This record gives sequence, structure tokens and C-alpha cells, in this order.
Amino acid sequence: MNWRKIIHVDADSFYASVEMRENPGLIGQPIAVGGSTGRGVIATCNYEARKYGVRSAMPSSRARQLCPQLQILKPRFPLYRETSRQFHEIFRRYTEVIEPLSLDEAYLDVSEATACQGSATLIAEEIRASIKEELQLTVSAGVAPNKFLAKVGSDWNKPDGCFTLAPGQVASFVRELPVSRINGVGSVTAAKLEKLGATTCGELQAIPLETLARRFGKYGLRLSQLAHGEDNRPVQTSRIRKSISVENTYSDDLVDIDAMRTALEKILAELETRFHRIEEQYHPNKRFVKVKFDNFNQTTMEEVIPGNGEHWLQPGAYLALLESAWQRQSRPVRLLGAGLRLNPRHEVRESQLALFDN
Ligand code: DCP
Ligand code: MG
Repeated sequence: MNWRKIIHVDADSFYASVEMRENPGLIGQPIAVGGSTGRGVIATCNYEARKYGVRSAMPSSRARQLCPQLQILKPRFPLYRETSRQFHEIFRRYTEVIEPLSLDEAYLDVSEATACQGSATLIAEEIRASIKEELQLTVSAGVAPNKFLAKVGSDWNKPDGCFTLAPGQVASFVRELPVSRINGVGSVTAAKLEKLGATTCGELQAIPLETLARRFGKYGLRLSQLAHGEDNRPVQTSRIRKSISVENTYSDDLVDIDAMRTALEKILAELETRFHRIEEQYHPNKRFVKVKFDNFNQTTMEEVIPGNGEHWLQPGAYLALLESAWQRQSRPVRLLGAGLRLNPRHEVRESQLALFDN
């Protein structure tokens, strides 16, 4: 079997948690994010509101009946997108193999990760701790040998929970797992399976494959595999990268070039580690720095890397870019970033590989 080390991360009551962070006065009160007028629906709500039965996708009018004191806030998508980008910044400290499912949800393949002695559970806990400390949000994580079980795991101890399933625990875990936990098994499929005698994956395992194929077609085979805890789907980094970068927001603004130089050194060390993981697939053609000033104005400076890109890591060259970027406003700096623009090394191979992806 193809065991990997997969982490599935899912933020807790995502939009609502971001709103509570932005406005701590809301903490402890039932709130929702969504449309509040006419035919508005709830996008999500915090856990206080869930106690009243308020749920995602529910009409807001219904939510108000269940919980009259519910505050329904307008969604602020730019804020959620920025937060999502910050999640990914943290994920990339551990792996480049990341598949986003939505703004608040992603699979990470940490099979090759070297941090935390390669312990996926410790990596998941570090990610959760970093998100809590740096972004004041909680996420739940599932750690398992494949995507299916990792996703089940992130839901297992939600909110603010982590659940690990080691390969040796898979067989006994799935035996008791309700079929409704399988992604794609809604109430209709669950009812059909119940008629066949299966409410748990263990019972589903006992149904002959021919029966499943007859009832569910191709999906029958898939159901059988999942019931056995098998899932060979790789974590798919969907896009071809155009760049790689590391950035940091400082709690105290950087006020002089010495402070910026020290900060830049750390960023470059991290950039080197990260680029190292993908350098077989990409070569750098430009280097850049990004500066955000205390007035939130932002600027980048970039230059072509001489030669074939092999010697991209020249701290002096980055520092020169940083100095010119800073001189554009010469103000305190709240965020500093450094990165590389990339070209794929094997364009043909990428497209050929795509042909064999199922
Ligand atoms: N969302 C939405 N409409 C839905 C479901 C979700 O707009 N029907 C949005 C709002 C959520 C975000 O997507 O905050 C993430 O969805 P999740 O299903 O992960 O739900 P939450 O993160 O809000 O809560 P949970 O703690 O259950 O993960
Ligand atoms: Mg979520």
C-alpha cells in the first residue's frame, strides 16, 4: 500500500473567527457571516451560534428564528483571502506539496519533510501553534497515511483539535467509522448502504464488490476502497509556480537599514531552504524584494539574475534591492519579503505527467 504522511488542515468557523479576531467585542456572542437581508443565507457562524442550531447555507431568516440575538455580519472576502495566504505562508515552512481545497482548507504532503524529525504529528502541532500565535486563529488538523483519513481526522476533534491515525491503526479505525463520514456519502447514499446492511465502514467491507458495482457503478469500487481505509490520490499542487517567496510582518516596525539587513538574512535562509525543495523542477530567473511601509504602501524591486540562475543567493544583491526599495519612501517597515521568479526546468515532462493523472 502507498502510505504517505498527509496533514489536512481546516480552520475553525473560518469567516466568523476572522471577524471575532478583528472585533474581539464579538467573542462569546452568537455571530454569523452572510447575507442578512431578503433571501440572504448564512456562510458560516461561530460555535456559540451553532448551539442554537444555526448552520452554514441556512437562510438567514431561519437562523434569526433559531437565535433572535444572532448578529449577522457582511462577509469581507479580501480579509479571508489574505488570511488564507498567511496560512499558506506557514504551511510552506514545512512542505511545498500543498493542495488548497478552499480558503480555509488544505492538504499537505509531509512525507519528505525534515522538520520535527519528520514527525507529521509534531509538524501539524507546530503549524497549529504558529497559526494561533501569529494569526490569532485556531485550525484543526488530521494526520494520516492518506487524504481520505486525514480529512476525517481534521473533523474528529474539531474545534482546535488534532487527530493522528498511524498506519497500524487504520484497520481498526475504519471498522467502526460511520459510512456517513466518507466524503461524498450524503443522506441518499447512506440510506442505500443502510438497506444493504452497512452503517459502518466495517459493514460496508462485508458487502461483495459485485453488489456495490451493481448498485453504485464505478463509485462502488471507490466506496469499497475507502471503507478499507485505502486512498491513493496524491496531494496535487495544482499550478505551475511562477515564483517563490518568504515574507514576514514584524510586530515592531523595522526603522533602520541595520535592522532590515538582519531581518533579510533570516528571510534569505528560509528562502534557500524552501527553494531547495523545488529546485529540481524550477530554475530562478529573477530575484526580488518586497517592502511594506508603516503607511501600508507597498513596493517591490526586482532584477534579472546574471548567468543561468545558479548563483541566485547573493545576500549583497538582495541587500542592494532592499536599499533601493526602501529609499522610495524611507519610512519604517512593517513587512519584508524576498523571493525568486521561476521558470520550469522540464516543461514537456509536466504536460506529459498530466496525461497520466487520474
Ligand atoms: N462557507 C460558505 N458556505 C457554505 C460553507 C462554507 O460560504 N455553505 C464558507 C464560510 C466558512 C468557510 O467557507 O467559514 C469554510 O467552510 P467550512 O466548511 O470549513 O466551515 P467553517 O470553517 O466555517 O467551520 P468549521 O469549524 O466547521 O470548519
Ligand atoms: Mg473550516
